[in-house]
Amino acid sequence: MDEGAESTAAFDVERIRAQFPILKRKVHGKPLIYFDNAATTQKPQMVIDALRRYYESENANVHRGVHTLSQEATAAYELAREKVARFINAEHARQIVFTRGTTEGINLIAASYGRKFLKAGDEIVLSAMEHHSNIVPWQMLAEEIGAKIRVIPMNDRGELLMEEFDRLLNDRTKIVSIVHLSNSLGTVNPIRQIIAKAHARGAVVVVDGAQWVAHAPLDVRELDADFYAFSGHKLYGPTGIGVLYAKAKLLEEMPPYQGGGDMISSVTFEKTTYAAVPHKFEAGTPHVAGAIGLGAAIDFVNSIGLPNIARHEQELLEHGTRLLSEIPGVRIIGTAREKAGVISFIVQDPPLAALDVGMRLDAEGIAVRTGHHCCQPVMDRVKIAATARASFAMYNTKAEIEQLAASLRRIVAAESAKPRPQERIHAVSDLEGLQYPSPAAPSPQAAADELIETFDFLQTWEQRYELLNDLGEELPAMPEELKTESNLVHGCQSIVHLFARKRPNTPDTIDFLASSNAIIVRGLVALLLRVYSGQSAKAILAFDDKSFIQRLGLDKNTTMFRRTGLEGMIKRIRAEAKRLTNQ
Ligand code: C6P
Repeated sequence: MDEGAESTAAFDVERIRAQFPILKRKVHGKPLIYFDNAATTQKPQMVIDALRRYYESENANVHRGVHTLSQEATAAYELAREKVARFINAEHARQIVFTRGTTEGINLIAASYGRKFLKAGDEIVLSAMEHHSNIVPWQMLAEEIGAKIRVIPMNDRGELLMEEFDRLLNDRTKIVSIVHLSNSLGTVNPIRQIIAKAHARGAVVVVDGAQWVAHAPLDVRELDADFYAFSGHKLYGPTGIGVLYAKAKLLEEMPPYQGGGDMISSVTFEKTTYAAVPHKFEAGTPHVAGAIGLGAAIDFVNSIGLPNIARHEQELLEHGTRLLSEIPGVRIIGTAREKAGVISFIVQDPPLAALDVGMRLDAEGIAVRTGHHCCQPVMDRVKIAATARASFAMYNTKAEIEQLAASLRRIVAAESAKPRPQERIHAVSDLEGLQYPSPAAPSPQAAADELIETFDFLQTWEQRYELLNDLGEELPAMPEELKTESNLVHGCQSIVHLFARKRPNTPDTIDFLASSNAIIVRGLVALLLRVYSGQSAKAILAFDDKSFIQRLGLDKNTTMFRRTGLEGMIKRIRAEAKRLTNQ
């Protein structure tokens, strides 16, 4: 393949797919349809081969040895830097700092540039659609130095309100840090305009390009970006390698981010002088293989051509938007006029939690991401706990999108066909008369043993999910009045409410009511309440929940354990038992 040259050949998606070995695999017996590209893209054979070749025949540390291997590894590492520079049209390779990813790039700017150039009272402008990686580092900086964070709001379509941005800019604005392409909504921001406006007020602009680089051409000089950060793994490259581009003058003025080997010129106990940029920012042994793999990924992307990729993905976006909009009950979240290949959606009628949608699609071999996508402020803004998200890459096809739509139709139809339990609406004064789950056995341990026995008897996870579904359906209804903020259990991807009371005539006994909008989580809630509800506070607190979870095998089933917030629910149950009995 001709390195760096862009192909003008017709875009042949089948030929592209053939270069991604993972696309041949099956999931749950079905051909894999991979729509989680915003989380990470799959890797072409060329990248896998480059990594293997490096470890098989070139592996050595860089910038350190006079021996042949070290020189070869150094040359390959620095060649990768040059490829990145050309790829984004940076003027010099020394403007490319290798990082672990977008997150580290932004942390580096906040810690180095931010600490040196910002002071109390200065302002940092972010937007309402930022990823946590472009919020938290700035919050940490702001807290440390007394700076202030201002946020550009967005409209209901997920577009930034540019007139509000104008109003936010002032002489105290020192940094504007904005996502180029939103991972949760798919919005493409008017980044050139944002940069021009910020520069007119003397602010420095950081662009979070995590989602942009694999999907459309980038010219950092034309944009006039001061900093641009992205991750290799979203660009068909390896994980653990990323890029921070910066204007040369800024890099020169910035202090090192971390200290250690390779970033120094000379060290004595009295004084250290630093290496020239970019090495000043690359302390310790870098991810040499990662950089080389990223270089190969760039060659690969160039061989297809980013304009071709962008065109193909726009077609996928249009097709997907049309098909998903036609499904009654499905709502797309993020309808900006300028969008790239990301479709966030919810099933709202009948309501089905994103987690359930994701798990059912997975059963059909379709990988989507569910949750808040590390953008909790976006979810708060649209008043939704979580979405399911299909994000596209060059190897996705219209046929795959049709399968997603067909599966989604089936899921919605199956859910609509179910009789929905009517949650009785109680007056608050009627709460005394509520039905609470009765204890499944005389002690938490006895109830747990019964459940473990049943779980062991059911050998597949499909059967166990089925059991959980049944348990969830039997869960006594929780009245709307109890679904308050204070009864909300944090740390769950779905919405979980938990209410506890001391039983009126036997005050040592704790009753629990709980509910979730996700079917799978409702099942887990029911499982927990069978163990805990109606037991004494003492027994609840003495119960060994960790070994219960282990013996059920839930600790190994990460979807069930981590994504559902099971741990958080147990913590809350224990905290309530303690609180109600002052233990
Ligand atoms: N978004 C997603 O599923 P790292 O983890 O450093 O490679 O990238 C962080 C990051 C920063 N900004 C944006 C806009 C991003 O989308 C991401 C990563 C993934 O959407 C994982 S949360």
